[in-house]
Amino acid sequence: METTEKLLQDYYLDLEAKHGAHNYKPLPVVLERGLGAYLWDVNGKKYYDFLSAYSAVNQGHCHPKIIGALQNQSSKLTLTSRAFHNNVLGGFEKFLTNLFGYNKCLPMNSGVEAGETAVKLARKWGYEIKGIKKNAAKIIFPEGNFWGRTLAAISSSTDPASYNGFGPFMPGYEIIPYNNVHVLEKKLSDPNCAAFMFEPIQGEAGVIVPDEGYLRKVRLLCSKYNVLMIADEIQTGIGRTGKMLATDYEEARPDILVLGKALSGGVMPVSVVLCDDPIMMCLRPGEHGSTFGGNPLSASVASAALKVIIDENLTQNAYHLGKIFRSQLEEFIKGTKLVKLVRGKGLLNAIVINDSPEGDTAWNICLKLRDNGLLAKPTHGNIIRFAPPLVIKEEQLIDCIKIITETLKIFEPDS
Ligand code: IF1
Repeated sequence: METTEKLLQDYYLDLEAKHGAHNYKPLPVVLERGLGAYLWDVNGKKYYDFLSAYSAVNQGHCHPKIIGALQNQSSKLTLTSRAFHNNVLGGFEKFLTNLFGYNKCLPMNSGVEAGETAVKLARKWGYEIKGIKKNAAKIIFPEGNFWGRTLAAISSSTDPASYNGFGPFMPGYEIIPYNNVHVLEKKLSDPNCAAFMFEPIQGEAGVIVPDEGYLRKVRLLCSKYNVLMIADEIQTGIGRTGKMLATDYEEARPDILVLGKALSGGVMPVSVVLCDDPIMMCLRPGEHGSTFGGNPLSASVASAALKVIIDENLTQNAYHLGKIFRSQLEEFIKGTKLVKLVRGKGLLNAIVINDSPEGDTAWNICLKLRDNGLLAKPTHGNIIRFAPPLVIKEEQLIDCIKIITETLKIFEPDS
């Protein structure tokens, strides 16, 4: 990097270091523009985006149809609060409930707000419908879960980085191993159990894909014990794994479905909870809400964002290109000691580097990938997530596989 380029980049890094909280350790790159699968930094260098803002930009950066919906609605009406009706929300709710096959939806903003809404709904249903004694409802979560940063969310975390120093924690939670239906069944048989909330593929934990049949078994066990199955598809949903929902891979329709991130194509925070009337009607006026939840701007943007996924067959593209990505990476890693495995579904994939989670090999690989024009970031030390926008073309993916494999070769032990 030229001196002047570094000076410009450092100018922005210094501003954030001086004036912003240090709650992240971003890769040292300063982005200024995005379009489709590409990002450009302040020096005009072009990158493939292989993180997609943690799967919020499935439709590609600044998709013209989503930006068009944003511009059109923002010049008319952005927010009424739910104290009044508006002419956009009902149509969005109809589109959403028909698309995902539920009676009702409840719009929120961030993903964690939708997660909290799902937990509140499950507890309310537990007391009013299942007949659990007041304040005795239990929600089961798997180890390695991640559903946000609020106190309710970190109370279920098994990652000290998420919960250390923030106690006391939310009561009524129980943690069990992920991908283990025997332990799950034991917990579900507790008459105070209201719900099991889990990710069909654990994103933050490192793209942990459960055994074939796990989703189906969770569905059957939740039905057997009258416990709500809550699927957090905030990262796996909206086409990311090669199906509209990761739970679509097996007969595992959630009782409560939680969506976020790509629901708006990364244009603004939009999340939603979907379920049927026996659950949703447990919430009555004044018992839940949000200033911006269901605003006409986010409803317009989210409608456009979902239509892009459908009209451009992005789910099918993710399915097809994901197979190519994993098979070519699997071929490559046969000849390396550096990479232990590649795993994922659709365009939600990760490689596990042969290094301790405390090691910095994955970080250094991501720095070199950046220099070579591809942006990715490690999770949990030695795992690198690869999740490009679903609009990526096959020839672009092949180009990226070349960048990734050529970069990995540099770090091959004894290379
Ligand atoms: C950060 C992680 C990913 C999520 C799932 C709910 C939420 C998330 C499955 C909450 C959010 C984000 C949060 C962001 C980085 C990113 C992340 F590394 F933190 F864990 F994607 F894996 N359910 N994930 O992945 O949604 O409230 O953020 O809108 O906090 O650093 P949110």
